[in-house]
Amino acid sequence: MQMTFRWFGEEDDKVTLDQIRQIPNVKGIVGALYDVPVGEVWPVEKIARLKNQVETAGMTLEVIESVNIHDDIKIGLPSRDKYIENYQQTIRNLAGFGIKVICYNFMPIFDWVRTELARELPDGSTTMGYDQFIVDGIDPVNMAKSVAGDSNGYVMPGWEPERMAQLTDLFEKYAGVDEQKLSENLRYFLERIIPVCEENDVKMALHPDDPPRSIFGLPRIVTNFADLKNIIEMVDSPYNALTLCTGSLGENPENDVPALIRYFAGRDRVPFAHVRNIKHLGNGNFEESAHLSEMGSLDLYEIMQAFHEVGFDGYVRPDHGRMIWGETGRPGYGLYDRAIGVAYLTGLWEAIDKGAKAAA
Ligand code: CS2
Ligand code: MN
Repeated sequence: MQMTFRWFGEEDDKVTLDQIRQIPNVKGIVGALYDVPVGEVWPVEKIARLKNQVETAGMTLEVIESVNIHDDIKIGLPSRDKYIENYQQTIRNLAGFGIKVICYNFMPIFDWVRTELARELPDGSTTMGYDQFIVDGIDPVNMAKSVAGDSNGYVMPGWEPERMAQLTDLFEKYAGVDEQKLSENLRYFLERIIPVCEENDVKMALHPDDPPRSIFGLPRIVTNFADLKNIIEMVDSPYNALTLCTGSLGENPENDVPALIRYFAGRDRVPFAHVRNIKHLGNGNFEESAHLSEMGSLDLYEIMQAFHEVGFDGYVRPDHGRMIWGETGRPGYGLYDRAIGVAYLTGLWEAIDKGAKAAA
């Protein structure tokens, strides 16, 4: 397991590389370019600059999260071929700088969705929450506005204002796209991307839908065991892989996260994992708790145990943290609670690993 930490770049993150470097066990940064419009080729000069910043700070850059997929690809418009060509070139450009994994998602229009970005917990910290009732009753255009007004001035990934401005138009374009169509469009994309990945030794790691169910009437196809199995079998290559996000998958109480890890990481299809806890609140509602098992509904010990059992040697990062100790910043991506998450996951791993060796 190689511990990493997500960083949004100098212009876009309050947390600095020097701070991240001081978290024990963090070796690598999970980064991205945030100023390249979705669908365009990532320029080598910009990749070089990011790589250089990270290495100067004493860490590695081998995982990108995310190279987002243009909606025309997900909708299956004729213009998709041009965007797929651009994506292929981005893969080549990233490979030139030693990138090994590209995380992406295939959710129509929206990236992850929460209804509250700063819900106060009994201990005075704040966290993100999701209320199905609110999502069922809200018009997505208003939702976009409330996310923009609530994120401390940061642009949430996937919620870029230029895209949100075209929301009505986008919804119309998705009108004929059901789950089957979306799945065919994913296959079309992967069939053209994976050969380039194989040539360049870069793994595509699809992130599950968050929450793992349809919202606003839009189709979602990365939600459970059957979906994930279908996806890895669509193009049967180790380069067609998954980002196993325990929180996103765990938001559905029916998903047995350790079993998913054993199955998919056990088949070498999980180069990258997001490990966090969430707390089920009934009726599809949840909030993001601290990483510690007893704070939420997922057993992080069992999760790390499952990774250990299959000999997992991929990249891991803690996921969304709460805001604690008065920290302000990008919701989910403060320094302190994620650093505590790293320490906790590292401690679990050390104990599991030493226990396994002693028993052998
Ligand atoms: C991330 C997602 O912040 C988060 O919740 O896990 O934004 C993730 O980066 C994308 O869905 C992957 O493309
Ligand atoms: Mn995640």
